[in-house]
Amino acid sequence: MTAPNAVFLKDYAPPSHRVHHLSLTFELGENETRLHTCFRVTPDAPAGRQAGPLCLHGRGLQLERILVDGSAPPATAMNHDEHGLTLTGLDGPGHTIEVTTVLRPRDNTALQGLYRSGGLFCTQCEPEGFRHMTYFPDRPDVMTRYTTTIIADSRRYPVLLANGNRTGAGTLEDGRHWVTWHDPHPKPSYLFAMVAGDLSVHQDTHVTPSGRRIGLQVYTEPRNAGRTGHAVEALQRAMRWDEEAYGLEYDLDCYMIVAVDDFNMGAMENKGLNIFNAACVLADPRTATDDDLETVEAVVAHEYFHNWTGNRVTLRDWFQLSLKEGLTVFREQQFCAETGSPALTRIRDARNLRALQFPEDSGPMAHPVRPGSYLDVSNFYTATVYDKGAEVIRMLHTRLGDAGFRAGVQLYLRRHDGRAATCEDFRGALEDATGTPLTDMATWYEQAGTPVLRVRGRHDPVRRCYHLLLSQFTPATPGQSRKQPLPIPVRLGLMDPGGQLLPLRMDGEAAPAGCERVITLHAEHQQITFMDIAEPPVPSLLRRFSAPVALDFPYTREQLALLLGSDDDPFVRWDAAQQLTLDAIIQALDHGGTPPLPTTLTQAVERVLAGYRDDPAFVAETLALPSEDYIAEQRACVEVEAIHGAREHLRHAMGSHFAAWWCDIHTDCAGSHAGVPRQRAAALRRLGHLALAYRVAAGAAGVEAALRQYHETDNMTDRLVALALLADADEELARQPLLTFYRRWGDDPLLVDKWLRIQATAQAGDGLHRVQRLMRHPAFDMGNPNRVRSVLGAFSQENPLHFHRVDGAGHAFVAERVMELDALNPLIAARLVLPLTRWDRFDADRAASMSRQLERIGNRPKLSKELHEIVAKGLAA
Ligand code: B3K
Ligand code: ZN
Repeated sequence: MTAPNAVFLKDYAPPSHRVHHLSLTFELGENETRLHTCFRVTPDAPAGRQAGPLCLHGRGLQLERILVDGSAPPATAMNHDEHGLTLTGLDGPGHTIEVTTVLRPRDNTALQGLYRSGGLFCTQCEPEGFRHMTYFPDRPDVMTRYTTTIIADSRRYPVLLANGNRTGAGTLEDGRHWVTWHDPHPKPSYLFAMVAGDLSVHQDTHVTPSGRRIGLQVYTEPRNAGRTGHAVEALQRAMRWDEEAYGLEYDLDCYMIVAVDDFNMGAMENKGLNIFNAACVLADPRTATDDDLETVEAVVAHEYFHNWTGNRVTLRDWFQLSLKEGLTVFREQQFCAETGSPALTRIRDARNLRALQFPEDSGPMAHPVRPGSYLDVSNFYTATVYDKGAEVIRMLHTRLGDAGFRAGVQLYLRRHDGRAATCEDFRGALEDATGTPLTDMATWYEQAGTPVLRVRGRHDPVRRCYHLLLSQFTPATPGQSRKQPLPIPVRLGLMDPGGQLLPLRMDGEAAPAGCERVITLHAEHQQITFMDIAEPPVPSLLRRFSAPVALDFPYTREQLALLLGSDDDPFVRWDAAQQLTLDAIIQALDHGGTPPLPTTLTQAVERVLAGYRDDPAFVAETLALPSEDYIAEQRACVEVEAIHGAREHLRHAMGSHFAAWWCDIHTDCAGSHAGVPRQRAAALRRLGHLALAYRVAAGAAGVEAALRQYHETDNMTDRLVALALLADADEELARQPLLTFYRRWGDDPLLVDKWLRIQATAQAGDGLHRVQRLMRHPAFDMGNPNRVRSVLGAFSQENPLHFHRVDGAGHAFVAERVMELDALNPLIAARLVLPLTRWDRFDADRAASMSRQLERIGNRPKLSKELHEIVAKGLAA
């Protein structure tokens, strides 16, 4: 492998020139598109110093013309290489640069820059897509105002959209038409967007507190008209929430969202013109599942919140990515908690972090929230930057309190409005707004790895006090062998044996101050003492999941049962249930056989079940077993079949032991619940489906119940859950329902994705053979990222039993697809290869098979930079 060059944070240098205005004219053609740009630059050097050369990034472009101040630049003043053009001699007061490039959007299978999706033209520029369209300083700290004109055939492309406000339109004699858009807000090139096509639009409005009427438009291809109502309502809720929670109003006349079928990720926050993966915006009232509605709501809100945290204040460089992503995920989490259930939102945040980010932090791709270097920044849109980044923001919020945090964010936005900022700028604004020093938080941005928080307690009956010894340890990660202690906020309480939280008085305090405290552990070890504790208490630790750490406390089963039954913190209750079930699975793993369910567990579950109607979604989360991946993370070596077997045993045992409960709950909770508010109905269904899953695990009667549910239900959530359970349980039995499903819904791409995913993740039968068959199905399309994720992504990430078959055929198959994909869409190839990089977690045969496949990929002559980076790190582990 020849190694591409790395980019380092320490090498950051400010841009050499300012750009004053950029005008773009797209002449869209079926095969070729001409893009004319014109911009004015002035040198931006410190007084007395000459500006450096002007670097115009450009990748794989056909340059038709470049003029500097109206003439072609002399060859001596222009250097052209694979990264772009470098112009020298641009000193003096200012220069006008005009560039024309010729693009072939139809051939753009990487979906970065200008590309085709179905009958549409659309763009994706973050992070470095703009350089696939023209030569320009494609870096986030170069901000300017954009005017965009789009010229296209008026019949095929009646709708022409770009960022900002529409300022002009007209027709040309040759049957084409044109529209001009102007965006008054300076922005970096990654936030540019344009769309052209035959689109239906769903219009609504939002009136801001200052009385401005904003036009809201969601555009889709005509076949998807009628599927946008939920997104529009979600957008209105998000706008209202940002006004109330942070005092932030929208700042253009219209807010547009366009749904496209071919998209590398979920959605993109381009200024005033969001482009969305259809899966994250469309929701047909007849076919959307409960999960779809939640996803649409969260993603619409997330992209909207970027309008301030990301767009109005953007990033100095890509190392600061978490400055916008961590903060915006945190704001999205706040929104979901406040408009839905705070308890459930937090449980899901924690579960998500443990499932995705903790493994990343302990693997070869481990990197800090603010990485120090990259080969390709596209590989750093990770759970660490997004979700651990959000947890770091949450710890700042915990430290400052809600009002202080809000004041800090407002100061940050005022201070840096219209400019590019760094993570230090954000922290500085929080410090200045509240007078609270926060420099100790820098380590959270710079240090990779999941800290282990070790807690031990000791009760002193004579002095009637309880000592807690807190300590922390962060394992080494690639390139960071020595770790510093971090400030870890530990929200805690102490529970007496009767299940009451005790008033907390620390040594040296005159009187207790409530039953919950946040103790911040700064050093490697710290001891704290609570007074007036008559009996040994059970500590309730990391309440509300107060820090992104792995907790190590030697709870007994009885203590976990007490927390699960009596704590008032939903995260602690949920986590106690997870530990109880994990303990039962580990018993089965360590001792083999099929041990009976521990009585402590059955009694605790019985108590949870008794209250199921009060909070069905919480009960569903609490009684769902830890995933095979999560169990694997707790083991020194991943025992694929044994983990699967032990978890299956527990599923079966729980299914049989509580058979009567599951039957009643399933009957009570699955179904449509007409007239019941949407979120309550979804919560009931979620529990109903857990009950059905346990019924299926218990045996034949459950499988029949799933079959009945599949045929008799009138809603898609019930239908898809039943179909997935059938496909998991019995390949033969699922054959007919799978066929009828496709016959009925095969023309709906979003449902076809779900249908593919169900088969790719199914446990029954020969999973690899099934996936090979799916790839030959007419619905499969290697060029469509949603299809690739539904089949190959789902198989390699969510079907460990079949992907990791011991003969290595699953590994080889995925490696071959990765190599094929790399030529089409490197970004998706680089994602798909990730599971193979975890070879060091497996037994010798599997580790050899996985690393052999990585080597095979690495030895390919023309590897993309994206894929190279992941494979090289995977092999170095
Ligand atoms: N900012 C985009 C992600 C762009 C990813 C580019 N590979 C979506 C988001 O986080 O809102
Ligand atoms: Zn984002």
